[in-house]
Amino acid sequence: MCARAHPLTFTIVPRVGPFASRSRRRRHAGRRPHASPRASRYVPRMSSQFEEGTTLDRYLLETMHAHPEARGQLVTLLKQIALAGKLVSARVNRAGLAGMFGATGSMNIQGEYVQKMDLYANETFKRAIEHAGVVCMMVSEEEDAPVAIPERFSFGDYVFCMDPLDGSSNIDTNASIGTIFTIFRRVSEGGPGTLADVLRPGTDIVAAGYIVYGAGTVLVLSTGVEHGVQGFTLDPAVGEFFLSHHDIRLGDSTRSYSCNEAYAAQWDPRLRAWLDALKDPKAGWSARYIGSLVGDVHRNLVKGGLFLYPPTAKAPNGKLRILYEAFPLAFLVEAAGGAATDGRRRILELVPEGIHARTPLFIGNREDVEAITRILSA
Ligand code: FDP
Repeated sequence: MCARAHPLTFTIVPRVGPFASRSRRRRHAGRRPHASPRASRYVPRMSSQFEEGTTLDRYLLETMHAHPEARGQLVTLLKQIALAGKLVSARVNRAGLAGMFGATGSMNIQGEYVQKMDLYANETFKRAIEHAGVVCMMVSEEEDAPVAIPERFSFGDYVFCMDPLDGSSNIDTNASIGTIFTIFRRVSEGGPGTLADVLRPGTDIVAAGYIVYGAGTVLVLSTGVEHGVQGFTLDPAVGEFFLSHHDIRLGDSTRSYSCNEAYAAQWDPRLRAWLDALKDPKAGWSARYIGSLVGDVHRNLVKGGLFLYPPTAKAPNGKLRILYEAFPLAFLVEAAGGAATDGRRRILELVPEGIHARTPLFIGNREDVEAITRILSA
């Protein structure tokens, strides 16, 4: 991670970012972007005392103020996500005391045992978001079909897709778990959202992030490459997320990989050979694997690292879901200067065939992802 620009900086010229109205975005479609958005950033003046205490709300409001035409729906949605994250964080921290360890006994559409905390997180995020009038539909790993907005609430401009509690098989062990989310602006006109709003390339994403519930609770967010990737740590004493990871950047390459190597016999032999070569002590690589995607990718985003979940005999199309696992993490990692592919294609250019479609995933520092992609696509 390296400090590049002030975390509260924002682009003042291209008013066509995620906060802009749809008509403005249409008018700007096809125009050349203004030269180097980073060069035209407004840096608000503030004392270092305030800089240390930048809340998520303040960051969002100041970013939105750079877009006077914004209607505030995206900011409201992000605030509701943060609220749900605080509620889930509190419950995760006392899961053992609250009788929330263990499985419910039922299986979800993915054929995985649903944990009690999965259900709690799913309901909490749905309830926090559905009433706010900012989404027209939701998608959840825990729900077979898209989640409709109840009739008593109004529809908004966005679609929210989530894995409410990724890595939930780790809950009982106190390892890091998390909520991962993708936000699209709807393409359908009014009323409830449709599949066309979500079965589209990741390049259409307007914002994505995750909340990792670990030793602390950290919300990592990007509203696009021009805004970079910011991390906010929850201060449980005051119940606020504060900016703690300014402008997270990944170096070009790493010496750390994360994968479930017990599956190596099922992998493409070229991948096995590549991994074997890394084990030469002279290569200087380490392995770091939690077995919780959001925990592993968070670690790699902060410290550098390559995460791989290749196809296996059991999961020939990979295990991880495109819409709410691979897409949001690829969006963040690309915004931090890294890369993500399925071994051949850029993740953000995939178009999911269904809301729970899966993909292999190779994600992390750019040069390493490019190297493995070259090998696998040769
Ligand atoms: P989990 O089943 O615990 O929810 O996406 C699901 C996921 O965890 C990822 O978080 C994790 O990286 C992966 O599955 C682990 O899968 P393996 O057990 O096959 O390694």
